[in-house]
Amino acid sequence: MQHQLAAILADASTGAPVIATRPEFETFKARIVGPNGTLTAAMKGMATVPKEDKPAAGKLLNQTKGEIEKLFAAALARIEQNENAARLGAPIDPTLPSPDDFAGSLHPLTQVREEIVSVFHKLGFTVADGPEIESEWYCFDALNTPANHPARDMQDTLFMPDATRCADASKRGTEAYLLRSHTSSVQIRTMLKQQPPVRIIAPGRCFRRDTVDATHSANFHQIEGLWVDKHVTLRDLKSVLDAFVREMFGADAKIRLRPSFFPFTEPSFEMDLKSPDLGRLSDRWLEIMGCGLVDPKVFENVGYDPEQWTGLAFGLGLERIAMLLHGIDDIRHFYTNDLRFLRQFA
Ligand code: FA5
Repeated sequence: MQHQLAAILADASTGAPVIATRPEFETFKARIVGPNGTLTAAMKGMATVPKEDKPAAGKLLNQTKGEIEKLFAAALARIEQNENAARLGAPIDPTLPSPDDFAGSLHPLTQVREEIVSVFHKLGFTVADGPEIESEWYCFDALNTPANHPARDMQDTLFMPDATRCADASKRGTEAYLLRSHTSSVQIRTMLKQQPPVRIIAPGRCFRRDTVDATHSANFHQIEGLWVDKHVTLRDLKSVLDAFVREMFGADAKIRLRPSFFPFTEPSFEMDLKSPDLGRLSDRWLEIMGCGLVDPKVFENVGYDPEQWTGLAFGLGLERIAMLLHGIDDIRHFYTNDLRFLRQFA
């Protein structure tokens, strides 16, 4: 047995380093460990080894097997390396510049989001965040949106399956989770976490069961704003939005607040914008966000004293702003990953 194994190992040691191709390797491997292979035969021979010699013979057999497997692995690695080198023509030098002249860039929505965030940073706002899967309470109830409000309707809200119920044990089984339909839920999360004054913006993804067309997507982005302090007034709302719009759309951009309704602000407005820098859209008022002064009921829901605190809130659609800034006529361009579109923003 000892001589037999030594001969097999010697054969493998001489043969393995000179194998050049995969078929050669397979033949070589079969010759040793295939059904009629030399090592297979030696293993079968263990049955005839006297009982007292079996432990030593078994040990030697395993050692030889281990050595041979290492030889196989080394031969295969060498073959793969040669194949790769042949495919590439030359060895790779990772320090060389990429042959592709497109270095990649941020997605246009990310670029516009960063621009908006930096404008609000200058106005003293910090960034807050919240989950995309939200409970009904954060998304609607706490925002003074009663159960029969159209925003809660299955038509425009994507509820999670029944199994995903509220993690809060006291509400479990009664409250549904949904893909948040707006970022206003971050207002609630922030106010529950911190005492006033608060001045945050919350960029994030939202979801609605809207029919997809040139200006609507089922998955879109909003940027929420919330400022809570003593004596926050409509004048503050107008001046914040005015400053934002002039930074983003040019010094001559103007805003207009039109009365509207949101359950969580009172009074509520739609904010329109007009800017001579907007090319063919420069002669029109364009609706870009909802806004208003925080409804005292919302303050009650988060434990803020509505007699003491006042606030303003707004929520804008990121795609809408990006489309206006870049003259994009179809929201779907943002999501198709077409490099012909994306490279224009590189
Ligand atoms: C809201 O979602 C309010 N939460 C905004 C708000 C915040 C008001 C704070 C007051 C205070 P609205 O449903 O109008 O409002 O949506 C705001 C913006 O989101 C819209 O102006 C639009 O730009 C964008 N938006 C809404 N639905 C879609 C959609 N399906 N596709 C793309 N953008 C959308």
